[in-house]
Amino acid sequence: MPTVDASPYSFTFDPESTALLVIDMQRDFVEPGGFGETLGNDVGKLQKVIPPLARLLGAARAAGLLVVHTREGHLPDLSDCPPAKLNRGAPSMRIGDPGPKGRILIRGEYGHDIVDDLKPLGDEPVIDKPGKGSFYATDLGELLAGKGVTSLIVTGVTTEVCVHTTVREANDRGFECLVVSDCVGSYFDEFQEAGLAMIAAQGGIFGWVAPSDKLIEVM
Ligand code: C5J
Repeated sequence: MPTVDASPYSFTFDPESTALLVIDMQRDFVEPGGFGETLGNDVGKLQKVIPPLARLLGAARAAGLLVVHTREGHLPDLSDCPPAKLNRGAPSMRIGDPGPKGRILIRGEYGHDIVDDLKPLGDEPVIDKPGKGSFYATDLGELLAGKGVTSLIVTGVTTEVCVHTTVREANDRGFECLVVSDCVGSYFDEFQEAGLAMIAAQGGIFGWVAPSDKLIEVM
Protein backbone atom coordinates (compact mmCIF):
# COMPACT_ATOMS: atom_id res chain seq x y z
CA MET A 1 0.00 0.00 0.00
CA PRO A 2 1.26 3.53 -0.73
CA THR A 3 3.04 5.18 2.20
CA VAL A 4 3.63 8.92 2.24
CA ASP A 5 6.47 10.66 4.04
CA ALA A 6 4.26 12.87 6.23
CA SER A 7 4.17 14.70 9.54
CA PRO A 8 4.01 13.59 12.34
CA TYR A 9 4.80 10.15 10.86
CA SER A 10 4.23 8.27 7.63
CA PHE A 11 0.69 7.93 6.28
CA THR A 12 -0.32 4.66 4.64
CA PHE A 13 -3.48 4.44 2.57
CA ASP A 14 -5.37 1.96 0.45
CA PRO A 15 -6.41 3.68 -2.81
CA GLU A 16 -9.54 1.51 -2.83
CA SER A 17 -10.80 3.09 0.38
CA THR A 18 -9.38 6.61 -0.01
CA ALA A 19 -10.99 9.69 -1.54
CA LEU A 20 -9.49 12.99 -2.61
CA LEU A 21 -11.64 15.76 -1.17
CA VAL A 22 -11.39 19.13 -2.94
CA ILE A 23 -12.99 21.76 -0.74
CA ASP A 24 -14.61 24.95 -2.07
CA MET A 25 -12.25 25.78 -4.95
CA GLN A 26 -14.90 28.23 -6.10
CA ARG A 27 -14.53 31.54 -7.94
CA ASP A 28 -16.26 33.14 -4.94
CA PHE A 29 -13.19 32.40 -2.81
CA VAL A 30 -10.26 32.53 -5.21
CA GLU A 31 -11.16 35.22 -7.75
CA PRO A 32 -11.79 38.97 -7.41
CA GLY A 33 -15.40 40.11 -7.05
CA GLY A 34 -16.56 37.18 -4.91
CA PHE A 35 -17.35 36.37 -1.29
CA GLY A 36 -13.70 36.21 -0.18
CA GLU A 37 -12.94 39.64 -1.50
CA THR A 38 -16.10 41.18 0.00
CA LEU A 39 -14.69 40.19 3.39
CA GLY A 40 -11.58 42.27 2.68
CA ASN A 41 -9.27 39.40 1.73
CA ASP A 42 -6.47 39.26 -0.84
CA VAL A 43 -7.75 36.44 -3.04
CA GLY A 44 -4.40 36.19 -4.84
CA LYS A 45 -3.16 34.26 -1.79
CA LEU A 46 -5.45 31.37 -2.67
CA GLN A 47 -4.61 31.25 -6.36
CA LYS A 48 -1.24 29.63 -5.72
CA VAL A 49 -3.06 26.51 -4.57
CA ILE A 50 -4.47 25.90 -8.06
CA PRO A 51 -1.37 24.60 -9.96
CA PRO A 52 -0.26 21.99 -7.36
CA LEU A 53 -3.86 20.97 -6.78
CA ALA A 54 -4.44 20.55 -10.52
CA ARG A 55 -1.38 18.26 -10.62
CA LEU A 56 -2.61 16.24 -7.63
CA LEU A 57 -6.08 15.99 -9.12
CA GLY A 58 -4.58 14.56 -12.31
CA ALA A 59 -2.53 12.03 -10.32
CA ALA A 60 -5.52 11.01 -8.20
CA ARG A 61 -7.69 10.52 -11.28
CA ALA A 62 -4.94 8.49 -12.95
CA ALA A 63 -4.63 6.34 -9.81
CA GLY A 64 -8.38 5.71 -9.81
CA LEU A 65 -9.12 7.44 -6.51
CA LEU A 66 -12.63 8.66 -5.84
CA VAL A 67 -12.60 12.46 -6.19
CA VAL A 68 -15.25 14.48 -4.34
CA HIS A 69 -15.64 18.25 -4.70
CA THR A 70 -17.52 20.58 -2.36
CA ARG A 71 -18.98 24.03 -2.81
CA GLU A 72 -20.10 26.37 -0.04
CA GLY A 73 -23.23 28.30 -0.89
CA HIS A 74 -26.91 28.94 -0.39
CA LEU A 75 -30.28 28.54 -2.03
CA PRO A 76 -31.48 31.60 -3.98
CA ASP A 77 -34.11 32.37 -1.30
CA LEU A 78 -31.44 32.12 1.44
CA SER A 79 -33.67 29.76 3.43
CA ASP A 80 -30.58 27.68 4.29
CA CYS A 81 -28.50 30.66 5.44
CA PRO A 82 -28.87 31.38 9.13
CA PRO A 83 -29.18 35.09 10.05
CA ALA A 84 -26.04 34.66 12.18
CA LYS A 85 -24.07 33.96 8.98
CA LEU A 86 -25.89 36.44 6.76
CA ASN A 87 -25.58 39.42 9.09
CA ARG A 88 -22.10 38.82 10.51
CA GLY A 89 -19.52 41.61 10.17
CA ALA A 90 -19.45 44.43 7.65
CA PRO A 91 -18.61 42.95 4.24
CA SER A 92 -18.76 45.20 1.17
CA MET A 93 -21.44 42.83 -0.22
CA ARG A 94 -23.50 40.31 1.71
CA ILE A 95 -24.41 36.74 0.75
CA GLY A 96 -27.14 37.01 -1.91
CA ASP A 97 -26.20 40.53 -3.07
CA PRO A 98 -25.56 40.97 -6.79
CA GLY A 99 -21.84 41.01 -7.59
CA PRO A 100 -19.72 40.98 -10.74
CA LYS A 101 -19.81 37.16 -10.86
CA GLY A 102 -23.50 36.85 -9.94
CA ARG A 103 -25.19 36.80 -6.53
CA ILE A 104 -22.61 36.29 -3.82
CA LEU A 105 -22.31 32.64 -2.66
CA ILE A 106 -25.60 31.56 -4.26
CA ARG A 107 -25.95 28.14 -5.88
CA GLY A 108 -26.18 28.25 -9.65
CA GLU A 109 -24.34 31.56 -9.98
CA TYR A 110 -21.08 31.80 -11.95
CA GLY A 111 -19.11 32.88 -8.88
CA HIS A 112 -20.36 29.90 -6.87
CA ASP A 113 -18.91 27.38 -9.28
CA ILE A 114 -15.50 25.70 -9.22
CA VAL A 115 -12.61 27.35 -11.08
CA ASP A 116 -11.99 26.12 -14.63
CA ASP A 117 -8.59 24.54 -13.87
CA LEU A 118 -10.14 22.20 -11.28
CA LYS A 119 -13.46 21.49 -12.97
CA PRO A 120 -15.08 18.26 -11.75
CA LEU A 121 -15.40 15.45 -14.28
CA GLY A 122 -18.94 14.31 -15.05
CA ASP A 123 -18.83 11.30 -12.71
CA GLU A 124 -17.22 13.10 -9.75
CA PRO A 125 -19.65 13.95 -6.95
CA VAL A 126 -20.08 17.64 -6.10
CA ILE A 127 -21.41 18.26 -2.61
CA ASP A 128 -23.23 21.55 -2.04
CA LYS A 129 -22.94 22.62 1.56
CA PRO A 130 -24.46 25.56 3.43
CA GLY A 131 -21.85 25.54 6.19
CA LYS A 132 -18.11 25.45 6.68
CA GLY A 133 -17.97 21.72 7.37
CA SER A 134 -18.48 19.35 4.45
CA PHE A 135 -20.49 16.85 6.51
CA TYR A 136 -22.97 19.30 8.05
CA ALA A 137 -26.37 19.25 6.25
CA THR A 138 -24.99 17.19 3.32
CA ASP A 139 -24.98 13.55 2.27
CA LEU A 140 -21.16 13.34 2.21
CA GLY A 141 -21.07 10.85 5.11
CA GLU A 142 -23.53 8.52 3.39
CA LEU A 143 -21.73 8.87 0.05
CA LEU A 144 -18.35 7.92 1.55
CA ALA A 145 -19.81 5.07 3.61
CA GLY A 146 -21.54 3.72 0.50
CA LYS A 147 -18.23 3.62 -1.36
CA GLY A 148 -16.31 2.11 1.56
CA VAL A 149 -14.08 5.17 2.05
CA THR A 150 -12.20 5.33 5.34
CA SER A 151 -9.33 7.73 4.48
CA LEU A 152 -9.47 11.24 3.07
CA ILE A 153 -6.82 13.23 1.25
CA VAL A 154 -7.95 16.77 2.00
CA THR A 155 -7.31 19.83 -0.18
CA GLY A 156 -8.93 23.19 -0.89
CA VAL A 157 -9.71 26.46 0.83
CA THR A 158 -9.51 27.91 3.33
CA THR A 159 -7.12 26.05 5.60
CA GLU A 160 -8.37 27.35 8.92
CA VAL A 161 -12.05 27.56 8.02
CA CYS A 162 -13.66 24.95 5.72
CA VAL A 163 -10.64 22.62 5.57
CA HIS A 164 -10.23 22.58 9.35
CA THR A 165 -13.94 22.27 10.07
CA THR A 166 -14.18 19.36 7.63
CA VAL A 167 -11.11 17.58 9.01
CA ARG A 168 -12.47 17.92 12.54
CA GLU A 169 -15.88 16.61 11.47
CA ALA A 170 -14.16 13.75 9.61
CA ASN A 171 -12.06 12.81 12.64
CA ASP A 172 -15.11 12.53 14.84
CA ARG A 173 -16.62 10.26 12.20
CA GLY A 174 -13.58 7.96 12.21
CA PHE A 175 -11.80 8.97 8.99
CA GLU A 176 -8.01 9.06 8.64
CA CYS A 177 -7.14 12.45 7.09
CA LEU A 178 -4.04 13.55 5.21
CA VAL A 179 -4.00 17.31 4.58
CA VAL A 180 -1.87 18.31 1.59
CA SER A 181 0.10 21.37 2.66
CA ASP A 182 0.56 23.13 -0.70
CA CYS A 183 -2.95 22.20 -1.89
CA VAL A 184 -4.72 24.05 0.92
CA GLY A 185 -4.65 27.82 1.23
CA SER A 186 -5.48 30.68 3.55
CA TYR A 187 -5.82 34.44 3.12
CA PHE A 188 -3.53 34.68 6.18
CA ASP A 189 0.03 33.30 6.19
CA GLU A 190 -0.01 32.88 9.96
CA PHE A 191 -3.27 30.86 9.83
CA GLN A 192 -1.87 28.65 7.07
CA GLU A 193 1.13 27.81 9.21
CA ALA A 194 -0.81 27.38 12.45
CA GLY A 195 -3.66 25.52 10.74
CA LEU A 196 -1.30 22.90 9.35
CA ALA A 197 0.64 22.65 12.61
CA MET A 198 -2.61 22.01 14.51
CA ILE A 199 -3.47 19.00 12.34
CA ALA A 200 -0.23 17.13 12.96
CA ALA A 201 0.43 18.28 16.56
CA GLN A 202 0.06 15.98 19.55
CA GLY A 203 0.94 12.88 17.54
CA GLY A 204 -1.48 13.75 14.74
CA ILE A 205 -4.49 14.84 16.75
CA PHE A 206 -6.49 15.50 13.57
CA GLY A 207 -4.34 13.60 11.08
CA TRP A 208 -1.28 13.97 8.88
CA VAL A 209 0.28 16.72 6.75
CA ALA A 210 2.45 16.24 3.65
CA PRO A 211 3.29 18.23 0.51
CA SER A 212 1.82 17.12 -2.81
CA ASP A 213 5.14 15.99 -4.33
CA LYS A 214 5.57 13.40 -1.55
CA LEU A 215 2.06 12.14 -2.15
CA ILE A 216 2.26 12.06 -5.94
CA GLU A 217 5.57 10.17 -5.65
CA VAL A 218 3.76 7.15 -4.15
CA MET A 219 0.50 7.27 -6.13
C1 C5J B 1 -14.83 30.56 4.22
C2 C5J B 1 -14.25 28.43 3.27
N1 C5J B 1 -13.58 30.88 4.50
N2 C5J B 1 -14.49 27.68 2.21
N3 C5J B 1 -15.14 29.41 3.57
O1 C5J B 1 -15.74 31.32 4.52
O2 C5J B 1 -13.24 28.28 3.92
